[in-house]
Amino acid sequence: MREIIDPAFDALVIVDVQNDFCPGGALAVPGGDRVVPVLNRYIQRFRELKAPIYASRDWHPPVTKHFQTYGGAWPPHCVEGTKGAAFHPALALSPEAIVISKGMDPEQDAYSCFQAQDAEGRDFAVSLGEGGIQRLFVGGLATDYCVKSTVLDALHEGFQVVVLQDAIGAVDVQPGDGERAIEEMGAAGASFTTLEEV
Ligand code: VGL
Repeated sequence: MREIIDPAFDALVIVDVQNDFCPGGALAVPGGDRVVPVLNRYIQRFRELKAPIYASRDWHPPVTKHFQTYGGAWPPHCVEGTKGAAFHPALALSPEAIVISKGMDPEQDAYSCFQAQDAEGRDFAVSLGEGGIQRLFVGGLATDYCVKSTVLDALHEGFQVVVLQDAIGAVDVQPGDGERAIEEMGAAGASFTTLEEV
């Protein structure tokens, strides 16, 4: 289905395209950097239309219950201020893009962008509300964690969601996790698109 982007209602949300989630990183999504050139095209498109662009980042303290050493599920990754936490160098974020950060609370995993704040400390949902945004186009990493959590929370909060099917990648801790996440997002009401359709 062809999606007409309306800058008054639509926003692009790029989830966690950070070095640690890309090949060579501490928690690499297999082929994760494959999403970068595709997302750059979406960025270009949203930019041309003057539609808002958000980019989230995992931004953990060195000690957090999110990491295996402290009882969590994951090796250390995206520690605030490190190279691993930086956006992939080829991600062509526009200067207007709004960076939102999550995972700073050492007690919380914070997979969802709805647990993120912008540089002024404003919650993502508040920022979207102030912008009058009603529909989110979501891509990035990882399909089975932060993308899925963000999409499910967005639907729960009453946003329409379009998942960028050609610009997501899964960790696949268990084979098929990514496919199951796609089914779950669809069952919850998300729709899916690719570059050719926007
Ligand atoms: C993520 C696993 C652990 C993600 C973050 O960004 O999807 N996955 N932390």
